[in-house]
Amino acid sequence: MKKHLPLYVLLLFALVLAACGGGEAEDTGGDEPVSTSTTIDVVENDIYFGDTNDNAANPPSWTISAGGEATANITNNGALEHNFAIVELGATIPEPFVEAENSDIILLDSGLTPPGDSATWNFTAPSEPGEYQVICTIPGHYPLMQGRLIVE
Ligand SMILES: [Cu+2]
Repeated sequence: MKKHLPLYVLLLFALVLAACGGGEAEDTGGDEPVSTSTTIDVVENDIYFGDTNDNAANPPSWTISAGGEATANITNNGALEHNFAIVELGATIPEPFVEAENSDIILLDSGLTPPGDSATWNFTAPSEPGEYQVICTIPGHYPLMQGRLIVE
């Protein structure tokens, strides 16, 4: 009997190790979305985002991780000041957009980037996945200046 005892102890120890290892594997390989940080590049022009002056027909898009930390590297190549404002999911944007009256639909706002300047804007991404509209809130810039933020 005494000779078999160490074998039992070893087997028990091995089982405990295997159970712990399995648990850790589940934590990293599960279905839970992992919040990661995302960096996007935003180029502002007069009066559009991105490369082409047809935002209303072909809005540029950026993708960030839901609920994660996000960084927008903003470059304003224009002669006017601009911002990058994320609109509440599903909200209807009035035309013309008047910030003083319509600020309730703005979820997050980068703040104004002066002409010819650049800025780094850190924010926490919305936790709800979806396609968010992005606008510049300077009077007259929407709907010329808009884009889409894909939160996934
Ligand atoms: Cu603008």
